[in-house]
Amino acid sequence: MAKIELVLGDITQMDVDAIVNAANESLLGGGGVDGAIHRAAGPQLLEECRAIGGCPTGEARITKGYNLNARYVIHTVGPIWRGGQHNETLLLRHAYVNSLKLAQKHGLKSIAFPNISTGVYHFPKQSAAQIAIRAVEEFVTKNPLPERVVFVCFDQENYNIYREILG
Ligand code: AR6
Repeated sequence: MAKIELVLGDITQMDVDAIVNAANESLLGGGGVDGAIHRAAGPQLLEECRAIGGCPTGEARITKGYNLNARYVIHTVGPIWRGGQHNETLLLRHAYVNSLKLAQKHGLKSIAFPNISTGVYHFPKQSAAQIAIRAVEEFVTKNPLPERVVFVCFDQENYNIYREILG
């Protein structure tokens, strides 16, 4: 079964087969982790994203990593928190699971996730962490790939929440 790791830091610096981007449905970039990934990967990433033509919430798309250490970027779109009665939990779970499925389909051994939807999309951090960890643990129990999954927390609050749950 895969090794699940926790890191406090910048996902653009990760040495993994794929880093996951918390994108928006346009896939045309933005702020937060999306902006950081596009800056680090270089302009060719936006070109490839433009050709994809968008991604619905809960789904995922793969591109090359260009100037990143990671060979690939898996772009997924988490839900915008609208109070919790708009399918947010299921959509966040789908964002993680569909990213993992795409990694598996491409034979990728290692993948790093940011804390999807917990920035400008305002998903409550504690429940987002529970959903993320549960989705990943269930997936890796049933599938041989990926072998290594890293949760990369950028803020201390998320890091502490993940550390608590992962033990
Ligand atoms: N490495 C790892 N995590 C990061 C980094 C980084 N370099 N920078 C920020 N984070 P957000 P969302 C964390 O807002 O809530 C974009 O504009 C951050 O601390 O990036 O899914 C997109 O284009 C937070 O915990 O994404 C969309 O429009 C987490 O990444 C929208 O934001 C997610 O915060 C998506 O919103």
